[in-house]
This record gives sequence, C-alpha cells and structure tokens, in this order.
Amino acid sequence: MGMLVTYELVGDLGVITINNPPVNALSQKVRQGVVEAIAEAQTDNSKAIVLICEGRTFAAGADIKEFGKPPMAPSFPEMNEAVESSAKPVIAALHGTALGGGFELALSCHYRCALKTAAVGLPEVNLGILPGAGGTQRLPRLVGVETALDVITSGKRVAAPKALELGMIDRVVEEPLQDSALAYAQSLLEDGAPLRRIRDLEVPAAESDADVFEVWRKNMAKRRRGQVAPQKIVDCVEAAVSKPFEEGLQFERASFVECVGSDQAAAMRHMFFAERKAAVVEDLGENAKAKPINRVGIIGAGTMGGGIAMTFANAGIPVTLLELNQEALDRGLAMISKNYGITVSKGKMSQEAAGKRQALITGSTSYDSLADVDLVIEAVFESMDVKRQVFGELDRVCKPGAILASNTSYLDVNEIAACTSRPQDVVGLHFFSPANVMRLLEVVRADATSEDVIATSMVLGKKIGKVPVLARVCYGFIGNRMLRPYAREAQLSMIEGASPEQIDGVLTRFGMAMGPLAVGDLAGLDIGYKARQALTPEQKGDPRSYCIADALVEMGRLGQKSGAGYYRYDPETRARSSDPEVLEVIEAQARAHGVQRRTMSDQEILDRHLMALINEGFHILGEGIAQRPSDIDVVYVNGYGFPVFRGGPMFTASQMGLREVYDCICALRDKTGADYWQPAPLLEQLALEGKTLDSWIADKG
Ligand code: T1G
Repeated sequence: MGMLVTYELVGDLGVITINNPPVNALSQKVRQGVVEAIAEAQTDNSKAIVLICEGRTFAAGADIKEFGKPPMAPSFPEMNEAVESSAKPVIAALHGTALGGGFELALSCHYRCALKTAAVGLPEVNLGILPGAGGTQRLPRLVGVETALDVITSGKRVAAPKALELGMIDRVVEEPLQDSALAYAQSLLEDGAPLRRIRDLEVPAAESDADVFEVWRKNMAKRRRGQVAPQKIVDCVEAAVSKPFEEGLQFERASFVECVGSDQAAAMRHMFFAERKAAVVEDLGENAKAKPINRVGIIGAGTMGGGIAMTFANAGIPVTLLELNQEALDRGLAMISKNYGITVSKGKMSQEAAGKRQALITGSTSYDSLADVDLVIEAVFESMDVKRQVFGELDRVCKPGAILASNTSYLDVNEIAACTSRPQDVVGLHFFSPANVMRLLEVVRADATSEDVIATSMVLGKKIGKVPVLARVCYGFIGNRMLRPYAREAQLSMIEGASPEQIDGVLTRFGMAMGPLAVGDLAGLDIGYKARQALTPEQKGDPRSYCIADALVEMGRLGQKSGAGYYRYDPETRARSSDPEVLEVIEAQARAHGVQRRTMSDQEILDRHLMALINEGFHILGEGIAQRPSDIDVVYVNGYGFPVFRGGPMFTASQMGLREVYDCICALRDKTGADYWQPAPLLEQLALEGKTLDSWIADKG
C-alpha cells in the first residue's frame, strides 16, 4: 500500500486513511490503496471499517489531471465495487467537500457520517462530464429521482445538515471526526445494523413517472443550453429507474466515457484550471504580502455601488456606503434592501441571514466616515473629472496604507492614481453588473501599484467569491477592450445585410448567453452613445460601425429601459420582439453611407465576431495587458457570457489551430481592406512559426 492510503486496526475497527494533498484526489494510486486496504480488512479481526481522509477535505473527486490519459486500474467502479461488497460494514467519515468520485466512493460505503461543516455533491457537470462511478445509479436509490436530478444537474454542494435531511448521509457528528466515526461504527455494530448496499435499494417508486425525465430534459436545454452532459445525466438517472443496477452502471459508464473524451469536457476542464491559474501573479516578489481587509468604504450607492456593498456584506465584511446626499443614500439603501428581499423570496437566503448582511452596510454622506477603512472602492459616474475630485478627497481622509480602488470600466487608472499623493496604493477593481452576482473581477494594475496592493486584491477577490483576473492599464482593460471590435462587427454586419435577429441568433446558437444587440439593449444604447460623444472622429473609427446605434438613440430608442432599441420590449413581461422600424433605420443608414446590403451567411457572421475577439486577445497578450491566454478565457466566460463549454475565445483559437485562425483573419482583411483586420503580431508570429499558445507560454517560462 502506498503512503497515500494507510490501514490500521483501532480496537476491533479497521481505519482506512487517504492522504493525498491538497484535496485527496482519487488518483490511480489512491484507488489501488483503497482496494488493497479493503481486501486486508476482509481477513483481519476488524468488525467494521471506517474510511476517512487526512487534510482539509474528504476526497474531492477523481484526479482531473488523469483525464484524457489512458485509464488505469483499478477503475472507479472496481474500487467502489470492492467497498460495497465488503463483508464488513464500511462507514465513510466526511469533512470538507466530498465531491464527485469522492462522494461516489462514500455512496458505495454502507453508511455515511459527516461533520456539520461538511458538504457533499456531484459537480461533474461543471467539467462537461457526469458522475462515472455509480453516482447516477446510487443517488436516485437513496434520495429519489427529482432530488438526484437536481443535485447532479446543478453540481451544487449540499451542506451536511441538508444532506442528512435528504438522506444523502446518515449522521452529522462532532469533532474530532475519527473518534465520532469510530463511535458511530460501534453503535451500528451494537444495533446489528445490516450491510446496507445502495445497489440493492429500489428507486423510490413514487417519483418515477416517465414525464419527469422529459421535463428535466427541457429544463436542462434552457438552463444549460448547448451542453451535452446534462442531457446524458437525465438519461442515466432514467436508466436507474428502467434498468437493473448493473446494466444502469454500464449505461452510466458508457455515457461517462463519451463525455470525458468530448470537446466540451476538454473546454470545461481548461476552464477549471484556468480559474485557479488566474489567481497567480507571475512576477510578484516573494515578499509581497496581502493586507487584512476588515472594513471597506464604497463611494456611490447606485447599481454598481449597491451591488459591490452587498458582495462585501455577503462575505461578512462591514461596509460604509457613501453618497453625496441623504436622498441618494436612501435610494441606494432601499435598492439593496429590495434585492435582499428578492433573494429571500426565492428561498435562496433566510430572512435572518439577509438581516445580518444588511446590518453590515452603514450609510454615510460624509467622507470623514472613511478615515478608518482598509479599502475604498469608488463606483461613481464614469468621468475623469469626477474621478479626480473623488480621489482627491480620498487622499485627504483615508488612513496611510488604505487601498484606494476605482471600479472604472474604461478609464486610465494611471491618471486616477496621479491625482493622489499615494499612487502605490491605487488599483482598479472592475466589478461586473450585477456586482453581487457576476463572478468576474478585473484587478487593474497601474504602473505605480505596489505588490502588496496587488497581492491583497487577488486574495480579497477570492474571499468575496469572485474570480480575480489581473489586467494592466489600457482602454477597457481585457474584457471591454475586446468587446469593442466584437460590437463593431455586429454593427457592420447589420449595415452590410444581416438583421439583429440573424446576428443574435448566430451568436446564441454558438452558445453566447445573449447576442451582441440584445446585450446592447440590456445595457442601454445611450451608454455607448455618450461614450462616443467624448471621442474624436478618428477615435470613433468607421462611422458605419456606429451610425445605426446613434440613429436609434437619437430616435429615443435606448433599449430595454425605453421599451425599444434593436428590438421592442413588452412593458409588462419585457418579452423581446422584432420591430420592422429598426430595419428601416438600418436600410436608411446603409443608403446614407453608400452601403449595398447583401445576404450574409451565418458562418461569416460567426467568423467575424469570433475573430474580432480572438485577434484583439492576441494584441492584449502581445502587449502584456493579460498575463496568459487562459486569463482572457476566464474574463470572457465569467464576465461576457462566452459559453463555458467552448473554453473561451483563446481556447477556441487553440482548438481551431492558430494557422487556421490566422488565415481566416487574413481573408477578412483582404475582403474588407480594413486595417483592423491586420492579424495581431503575436498571432502572425506563432501561426507562421507553427507554434501554439501553450508552447508560447512554455517558452516565456
Ligand atoms: N483533481 C486534481 N486537482 C484538483 C482537484 C481534482 N479533482 N480538485 C482540486 N484540485 C487542485 C486545484 O487545481 C488546486 O491546485 C488545488 O487542488 C486546490 O484547489 C469519477 C470523474 C475541492 C472545492 O469537480 O471544486 O470525480 O492550483 O484552489 O478553493 O465521477 O478544488 O493549487 O495547483 O480549487 O479550496 C469532481 C473539483 C471531479 C471538484 C477546493 N470533483 N475541485 O476548492 O481550492 S470528476 C470536482 C473543487 C470526478 C467521478 C468523476 C475545488 C475544491 P493548484 P482550489 P479550494
């Protein structure tokens, strides 16, 4: 038995301990060790066996790094078969997060106990796969079809008290876990508890009517649009009802093998590691230290300020929310209260919890109330003059060492920092709306920002439940900078011949959460219009790339907020519908700009939008604005609705092959004659040298 798994007798009980840091992933060696330990226990004096893990968590699943490699014995089903068919009761002792193959191992045990703080779950769907070690066959037998479908298709973690209520575990125990688990095993022996093999249980009859699966297939087609694994999960749970256990297990295994080798799984695996890699700042010195953030100030109680305040309160960090006057402050606090009310009414939070979080948010109209905060985040109107005034005040009132952050989406953080006597303490913290929901946080590193401030921002980002991604200063940082050429192509596609419906249809079928024009209507067309008013004609670029948007705004069509934009919106239901008036505007603008409209293929529309994102991504990498390609993928999947099952724009480029991407962009350049379709220098270099992004990263070292 390798050191990853040990077995010992404690009195008349066997104890199998897994110790494979950091998360006790069930690698081949661990599986081997468990099988050997179970075998040993069958022949010694033990009367029952406790299966427990060292470190911070019970096994958090298969070793994801083994995916894509040739399978090695013992397989998960073989390991779980060995556990379940033990002649002596096996009790799983759970702490931390027993997830995926880890929870499936626990389900193959005869009984499960857990600490109150533990959680269990089957999150494989978030990796584009499904539980491949019996989870789709054993869980329905334990908790019924509906609950099993909910747990497996959502991938959510179920806290121990709830898991007990649902029957996923049998007992919640106190620390220390091993002692409690041994005591529980003894009590089972004393009670003569049977060897309860879940495989022998029937799926509770009450719920297994055929329609439930059709309902869930439709649900998944909506909630996880474009993803294959959720549909396969429903098939597997249906098999748990319609097939004998062994056949169901084989059906699950075949479905698992199909998923694990798929492009979607490769993309979602990429995203799993990309999100973890994003937290690493390559060039931070070893002395860089994250500062404690125990109290936060937020300037501006509007949509963004309010959402940011909720984010910190939700993480248990007290907030001082500052507004110019009491009326504006009351409006902001009322909106926060309303948002918590909605969350409670949806059953996603208890009234008590909402009350506790709201109590952490204190309103103020005086800058002096920010004298003791560790961090201030400014979320005021997007104008440099206003930013200068605010940061001048913060420089006056905030204590030495306090971090001064701006939530600007575009503006020059270097220029903002220069307004203070402490540019080393200034950083951009760019949240995404709604800030208490969206996971993405762009951490914008200005030229003078200190390493401690960067370290603090990255650690804090994770603490408040965000995925922090580092960006250097440029117009629009990573996300919004790439959005400009993407939005340009939407406008040009319209004036050249496509309808808003066709363009949005192409991108949503590709998997985008929303099409570019529907996003424009949601955000408000006046936002872009006002931003363009501040730009010179040169900066604005080709008038054909904004004339339609300008014309709609000048007609009062601002998007959802005015009931009409590229689409018309039902005042009650907000339902979106086509509006022939928009086509008239488009045709008028085409005539005004001498554009002969033509039929455009869906493929051309997709290519132009994707290549616009990808080419700008290569510019951003070439300029060092982003640390690595996968950071760009994390930004687009978590902030701009790029489909996770495609892995982000740069992963998509790698899957296509950089030479093909390069040729596609050159073709667009040659067809349009537009300079902006000149391939980015880094793309050109790698494509012509036959290199990949991975090799470029490796060469950078
Ligand atoms: N395999 C390999 N490495 C893993 C891993 C795993 N399952 N889980 C985490 N790591 C690494 C991670 O990359 C990071 O490494 C370090 O551990 C700490 O992780 C048969 C086939 C457990 C809740 O989907 O959700 O079982 O960056 O930074 O925030 O049906 O990790 O330090 O080098 O995330 O405290 C199903 C995945 C697998 C759970 C801990 N299981 N993991 O979160 O730390 S599929 C999962 C997590 C499966 C079976 C199928 C989280 C966590 P590094 P971390 P954390």
